Amino acid sequence: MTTSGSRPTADPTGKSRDALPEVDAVAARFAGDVVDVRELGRGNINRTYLVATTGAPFVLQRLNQGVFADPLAVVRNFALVTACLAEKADHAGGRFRVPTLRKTEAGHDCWTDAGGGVWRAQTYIDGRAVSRLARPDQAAAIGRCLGWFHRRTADMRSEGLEVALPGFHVLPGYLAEYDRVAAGRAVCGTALERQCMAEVEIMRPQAALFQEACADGRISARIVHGDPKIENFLFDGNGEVVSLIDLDTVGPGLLHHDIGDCLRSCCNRGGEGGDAAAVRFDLHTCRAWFAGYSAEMGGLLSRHDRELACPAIILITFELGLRFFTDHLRGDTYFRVRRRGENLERARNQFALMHSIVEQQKIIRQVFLKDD
Ligand code: GN1
Ligand code: MG
Repeated sequence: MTTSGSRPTADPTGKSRDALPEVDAVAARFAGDVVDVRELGRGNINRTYLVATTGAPFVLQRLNQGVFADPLAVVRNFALVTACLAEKADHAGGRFRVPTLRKTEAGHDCWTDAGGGVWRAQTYIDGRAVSRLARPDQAAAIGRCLGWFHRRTADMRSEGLEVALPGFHVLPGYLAEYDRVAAGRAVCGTALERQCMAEVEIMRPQAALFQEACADGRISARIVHGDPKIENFLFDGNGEVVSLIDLDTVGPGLLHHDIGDCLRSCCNRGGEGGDAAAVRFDLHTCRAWFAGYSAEMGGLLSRHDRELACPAIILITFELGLRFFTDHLRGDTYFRVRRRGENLERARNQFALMHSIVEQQKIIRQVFLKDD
């Protein structure tokens, strides 16, 4: 067995290496014929590895217990939703591929190391992840795939699915956490920190919009992916989407959070970590995305659903800016960073994107309501 490059260790920070198992030893729990282990992807939460074997390769992850307090709930949700989707994908002629759980050699759904870390494996789906779109037809393909996911999971209701991440996408909760963290800090901060503090106040009055829409019955919870950002859609060589991956946050939630999150990610010309000057919400991409999404899901969206689509894009963009900024203020304990200041820059970019969406909101609203 060999590992690529430097020998992978399980701890993203490189601290406490002695207390953590080597990744190739963990991989061996899931397959007896491991030939190579290398790090895969650039997720902000879990560390992910691609394991080559003499047979099919697979994906191995140590679930981040700083984020997922109940990692076994993540594993159970994954098993439930992929079983449902795989069954339906077969019936629908297999348009999209769905990862499935790979059990340990001993037949368990996951493996817990001596330090209590929970590891799970899933089938590897061959495809290319991108972080920026080159053409609007790629957005249409992503829209179709998310629409497919929403339509296929709609009749699953929330049976058996657990809330793996309490408070996820509850904006008033993120604001309360921000207030708590900011209260413990000196008032001044850097110019960029002060700018971000001002951005938080701009959207604060609207933060409870989706909680209110649920309370008055305009919208209600369905099954959502939770994290349908651009990098979680895999493309084939023809520009078609072959799969939607990263099902850690699947569960009961609002479609609006998925729609908003997917669009804030796909339509951002500058990308999440790039140059703030390049950040702009692209309308053509948004139109193409919604055409693809509606082709799969259109009939299941109510008038209220479509009316709230544009506010959803604004608020989820604000929410992510707020979450990055709060994490920067608390010392980068949630989102992985390569250097100090990265979460602050990510926050600045989301706030810049928020302004670009707000400036175009009248036209964006029409994208969702044009057939009425
Ligand atoms: C996190 O781990 P990753 O990159 O798939 C985060 C999402 C954010 C995203 C921003 C569980 O997802 O909510 O939108 O970063 N996931 C969690 O890149 O917090
Ligand atoms: Mg994720």
